[in-house]
Amino acid sequence: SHDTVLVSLEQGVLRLTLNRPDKLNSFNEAMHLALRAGLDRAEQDSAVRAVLLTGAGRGFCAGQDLGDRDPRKSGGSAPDLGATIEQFYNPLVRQIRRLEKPVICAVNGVAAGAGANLALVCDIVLAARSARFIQAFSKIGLIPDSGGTWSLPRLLGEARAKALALTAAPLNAETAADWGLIWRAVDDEALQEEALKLAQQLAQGPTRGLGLTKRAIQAASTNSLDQQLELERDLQREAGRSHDYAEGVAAFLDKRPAVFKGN
Ligand code: T3D
Repeated sequence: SHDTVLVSLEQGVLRLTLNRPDKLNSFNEAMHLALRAGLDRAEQDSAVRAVLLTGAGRGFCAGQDLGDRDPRKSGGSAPDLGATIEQFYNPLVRQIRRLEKPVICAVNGVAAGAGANLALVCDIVLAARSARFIQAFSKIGLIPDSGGTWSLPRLLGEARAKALALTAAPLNAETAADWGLIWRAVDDEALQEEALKLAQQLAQGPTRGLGLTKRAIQAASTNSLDQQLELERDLQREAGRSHDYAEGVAAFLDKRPAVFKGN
């Protein structure tokens, strides 16, 4: 069987390419398991210092493969979508958020349903100018999942979150960037190169410090200022013990570029 996720490691960047282009890289179980395995590797392999998630072909990801949800083939009984969310989508979102390494998402084309929300839980999102973000769920009677009801109001506020989710109106990359939903819209032909450049830059960074930065910023949404200040104290203590911190300061004082090793 073909690889539903292409995996390559180059100069510290683990590139994960969703690879069911005929179905706009929509999720079946095999692709879920392959993506999870790729992210497991990112967690465990110290040679991985950044992740780049993208899609093969003209789409990024069209969410759940609806071919696997044909009600006429299920013998009259409704599927338990809660079970598949619990088993597949939720662990994926948690894995990306938990990973203490930067995850860059290059949205190369349409991102719909869970595909859109998967992109939105990554740390830095670049999108091709022709890409569209579509909260497609309402068209089929579902609610935004994969963290959509959490990410959208946080990133956009309730007014835009509700309008996008209730109408399934497509949002283009330029507007998504203007609204603060993503980091940047990039010319289509430049997307992969730009995203790789960014991922490589981060992969050469002080991985421990970057990971702790990600943890701290993510914790802010549930912390008071006092709790967050205490967290910063604790994480800065940890960052200050890293070799990369010592190297960063030494390089500054020597007026030379720092060479970070990721520990
Ligand atoms: O079920 C659970 O476990 C719960 C979890 C749910 C999570 C979810 O993501 S629910 C939302 C599921 N996704 C959608 O509803 C999006 C469905 N797709 C579309 O609306 C459109 O395809 C797009 C707007 C994304 C793109 O439109 P367009 O016109 O650029 O392309 P197209 O022609 O519609 O699609 C191209 C092909 O991909 C086509 O196949 P064909 O005709 O060439 O053989 C199309 O059927 C296929 N495709 C696209 N999306 C899906 C899909 N096949 C299966 N599942 C899809 N989601």
